[in-house]
Parts: sequence; structure tokens; C-alpha cells
Amino acid sequence: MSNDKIYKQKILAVSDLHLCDGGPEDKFCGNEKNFEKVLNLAEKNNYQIVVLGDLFELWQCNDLEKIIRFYSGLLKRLSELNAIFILGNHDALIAQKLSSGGTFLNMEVVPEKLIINKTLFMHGHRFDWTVSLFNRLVFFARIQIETPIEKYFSKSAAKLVKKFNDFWIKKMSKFYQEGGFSKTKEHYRKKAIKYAESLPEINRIVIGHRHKPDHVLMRAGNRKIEYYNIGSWVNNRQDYLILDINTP
Ligand SMILES: [Mn+2]
Repeated sequence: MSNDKIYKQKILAVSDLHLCDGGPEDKFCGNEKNFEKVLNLAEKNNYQIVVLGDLFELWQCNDLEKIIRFYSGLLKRLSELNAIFILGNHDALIAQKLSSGGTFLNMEVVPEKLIINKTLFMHGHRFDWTVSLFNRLVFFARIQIETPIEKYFSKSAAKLVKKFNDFWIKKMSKFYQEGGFSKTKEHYRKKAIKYAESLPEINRIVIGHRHKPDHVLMRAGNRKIEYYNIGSWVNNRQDYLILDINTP
């Protein structure tokens, strides 16, 4: 998925906003002004904004329309600034519809990974198999069970199943948000570096997902690979990374 498109040479990356509907499950709410400052910074300096996934919180809230209404200003600016949107595990509903890319609210959607100038950007949930498994279960419940029941059986039966699914998905996602079977930062470093090493020429890997920033330069065989975890915007964090992808 290397990109032949020309992107701006300076990247401003943010991750894990988990935009919800403003209710008690919304862990971004109250951070709008801070985020606006970062958008202003990107606009002023002509940075390419990359959202590294979990822009939305669609495990806790599956009313995407409601989220879009609640954060219409913020989302409008992201699209006006031509942000690139890499899908994370909590962007579930969108991922189902845009699994091979496309645009969402005028933002370019990248299903899994984006490579610009030897730098690999991705969300990072694939480095935790428990999350990947849960993700698959959610997808299975919503698409392989709910949709056919509604189509071939009855709306009321589908409603019941959906209620049950909503229940365990909410419970489980809360568990994951509170750390889940949390993996250490060393775990992510190791997995990410190994993955980057499997791709030719990558010398930087930038991920989010763990919600805590981390940066390390590691040797992988005869290559040096720089690893960044860029943190999050939930629970009053305001993490972002500015990266000049021209630097070797
Ligand atoms: Mn995530």
C-alpha cells in the first residue's frame, strides 16, 4: 500500500481521539479547544495531518450519525485540512464499509497502513492478538449474525440479538479501554519493530492504540528502525507528533 501520491513533507500525527456522543462514555469531550490548537498549528505550518486510528468510539456508541453531529465542527476542519484517516479497531462500523479504502467525510481513508517515504503509519492493534480477536468477534456479531437475521428472519428478532450484542460489546470494550489484557510498551516496541523489519526499506514505524507515548531507536538486523507511539487524546491527554519525513 505504498503511496505514489505526493504528500506534504511534514506530518502532524494524532491518534485515538475516541470521539463519542458527548455522553459519559465520551473520553474526548472537553478536549475540543486543545485539539483545535493542534489543528491551527498544522494549518499554519502546512503539515499533513494523519489520524492514526480510533478517531471514533464505535464500540461504546454505534450511532455514528450522532457522533458526527456532536463533533461536526472538529470533523469539518479535519476534512478541510485534508487529513488522512487510518482506521483503528474502534472505528469498527466504518472499517466494515471501507475495508478497501475510500473517503469518509472527505477524508482519505487508509484501511490499514500508510507508507510515506520509508515511514510506516498504522494504528497498531494488530500487535495485540486479544484485541484483534475481539475485533473479529464484533465484526462477526454485527455483520454475520445481526444483518442476516434482520434480512431473512424478523426485525424484532434482530433487535433482540442486537441488544444482547450491544451488551457484551460495551462490557468488553470498557474492559479494553481500562487496559484489557494490557500489553507492555516493550511488547509493542518488539512487535512493531519486527513488523517494520518485514517490509523493505522501512526505517520508521509510527503507531497509536496504546494511548501512551513512547519513542525508541532500535536495531533490527542490519537496519536501524525508529519506533514512535504517539499517545492519545482521551482522559485529558493531548499527544501529537510532528515528523519531517525527509530526514533520513
Ligand atoms: Mn485502538
